[in-house]
Amino acid sequence: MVIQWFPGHMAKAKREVQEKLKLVDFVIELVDARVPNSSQNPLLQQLLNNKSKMIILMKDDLADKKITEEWLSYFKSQNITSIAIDVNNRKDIQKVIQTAKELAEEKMERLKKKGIRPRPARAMIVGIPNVGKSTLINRLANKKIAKTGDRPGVTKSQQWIKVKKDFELLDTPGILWPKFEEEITGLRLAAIGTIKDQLLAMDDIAVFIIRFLKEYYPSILTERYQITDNVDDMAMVFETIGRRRGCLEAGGKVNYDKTAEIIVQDLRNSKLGPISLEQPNMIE
Ligand SMILES: Nc1nc2c(ncn2[C@@H]2O[C@H](COP(=O)(O)OP(=O)(O)OP(=O)(O)O)[C@@H](O)[C@H]2O)c(=O)[nH]1
Ligand SMILES: [Mg+2]
Repeated sequence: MVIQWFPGHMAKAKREVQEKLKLVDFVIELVDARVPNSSQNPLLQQLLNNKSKMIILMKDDLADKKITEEWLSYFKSQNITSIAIDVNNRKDIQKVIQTAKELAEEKMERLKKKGIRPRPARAMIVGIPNVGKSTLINRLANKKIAKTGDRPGVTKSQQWIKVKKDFELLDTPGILWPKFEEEITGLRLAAIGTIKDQLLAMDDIAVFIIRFLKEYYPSILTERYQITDNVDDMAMVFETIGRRRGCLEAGGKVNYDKTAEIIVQDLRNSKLGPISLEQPNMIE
C-alpha cells in the first residue's frame, strides 16, 4: 500500500503514534537498508521523549552489504543500536529478538533500581509505509496476526504479542511518513517504490538511477545495459536501453517513457543486483 501524505494524514499518524508510544518502553524503528537515512521519519526522535530505540535496516538482501556495514558503523558512532536484516532469514529474526531482549533488560534494570517489580518490557514497531512492518510483526509472532480495524472514537483494546519470554510487542505498528522535503530524498524513496509514482515523473527517477549507477555502480551499466561510453549523454543512454529492451514506437523510434519505466522496474525488482542508494557520507 502506498500512502500519499497530506498534512491531515500526518497529524493523525503523529497523534496515533504518540498515543501508542505511551504504552511502550522502547521502539523498534524500521528503515530501508537501501536508503537508511531518507527512510527515517524526521519527527520520531522528538516523539520518543527519551525512550530507547533500535533501528532495523530492513531488506538488507536488496542492499549493498559493504554500504550496509558503513551504515551500521555510522549508527554506532551516533550511539544508536542498529542491525540489518532480511526478514525471510531465520537467523536475522533471532538477531532482532536478541537485540530487543538486551534493550528490554536495560529497561528492567532501571525499574528494579527504582524498586519497581519487574514486568515484561513492551515495544512497538514504527516505520514508513512499505518498509516491512507487518511482515516483521508476523515473523516475530510466528503467525499471521489478525489486523484490527481502525475505528476512530472507539477505545481500541491493544493486543500484545509475547515474543518468547523476552518482551511484548504491540500487534499494530506505527506508520509515519518519510522525509521528502528535499528532491534527492524524494527521488531515492521513489526509486525504491515507497512514495507514489505520480508524485515524481518516471523519467526523473530513471535519470536519477542512471546517474547514480554511473557514479557508484558503473559495472552494472555495462553488464546489464551494455553501456560503455557516452554515459553522460542521457538521450544516448535511453536510446541504447530502449532499443535493447524493445521499447519502440511505430517507425522504430525509442519510447522514452517506456524505457524509463523499465529502468525503474529493473531497480525495484532487484534485477540490477544488490544496490544501496544512499551512503553515510551523503548526509549533510
Ligand atoms: N526482499 C525483502 N522484502 C521484504 C523484506 N521485508 C519486507 N519485505 C517486503 O516488503 C513489502 C512490504 O512489506 P509489509 O510488511 O507489507 O510493509 P509495511 O511496512 O507493513 O507496509 P504498510 O502496511 O503499507 O505501511 C512486502 O512485499 C514484503 O514482502 C525484506 O527483508 N527483504
Ligand atoms: Mg502493514
